[in-house]
Amino acid sequence: TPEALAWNGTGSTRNLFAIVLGRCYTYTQLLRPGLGSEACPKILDAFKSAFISKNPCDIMKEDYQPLVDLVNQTVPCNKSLFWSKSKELAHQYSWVQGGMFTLEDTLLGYLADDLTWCGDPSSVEPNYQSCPRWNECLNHTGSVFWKVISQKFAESACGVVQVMLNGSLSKPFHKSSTFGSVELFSLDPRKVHTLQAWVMHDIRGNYSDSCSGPSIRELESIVNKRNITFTCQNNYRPARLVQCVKNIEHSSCASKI
Ligand code: DN4
Repeated sequence: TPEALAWNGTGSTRNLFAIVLGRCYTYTQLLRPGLGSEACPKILDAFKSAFISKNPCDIMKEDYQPLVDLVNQTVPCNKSLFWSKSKELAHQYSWVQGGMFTLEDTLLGYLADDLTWCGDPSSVEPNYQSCPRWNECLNHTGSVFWKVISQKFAESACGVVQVMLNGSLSKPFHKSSTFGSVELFSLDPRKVHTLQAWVMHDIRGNYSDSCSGPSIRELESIVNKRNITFTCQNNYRPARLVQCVKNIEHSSCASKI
């Protein structure tokens, strides 16, 4: 058998297909019964067909379309939570809060979260040896997937939407991030009237008023140009309290409870 192509990133996650199928049943049967778990074998097949036996740097949006079409899940208005450089806190907050949806709280995001996958032209198996890094090529198996589902997630949002940003970075908002380049421009101003930013600072870091800083101002100006109202809060209290679980002695955790 021919050698698989060699790339610079880690290979596909071991037991990839078992994990994806198991997650599909966990999500549809245990976490959100009502979505229907009968489709899980078909969902796995559509996931495989998107990239198996293909060059991992030559994946098109259309390759994932059959998978996306199998899942028609809608997020209720006012419940979408976007994030950038704040994945752990956004997920912890959304889990505790219970009613919000990050992309990874939807079925397609849940199936793929933290997994690596890619195929190889000479094999019907995932390439477990190596996969390209995000920046190794444009039409990257994983990048294209996240782009497609991030776009769909943002297009379907309605009402007030939230974004959690990382205020401990010098630029909490990056135009080149998935949030800044895909999701922001996929919000439909006819459906989304307000974008609320929560700028969260590491609890042990220095406090800074990021909402009035240049990075968030840039975000505000883009949002306003799109005819969406922008609001911003530093250290949104409910998410700060999640940070406090691990930092209970911190002064910002003791006050106002
Ligand atoms: P981010 O914190 O810069 O990136 C989030 C994750 O996406 C990290 O694991 C990144 O890996 C990875 N990533 C970075 N660049 C790309 C790329 N070009 N294509 C695919 N993945 C990439 O935040 P962000 O604003 O770029 O993305 C977060 C937003 O987009 C959220 O609102 C989500 O709805 C959605 N999203 C989620 C995921 C995920 O759950 C991935 C992509 C997009 P690394 O740079 O740390 O190596 O994994």
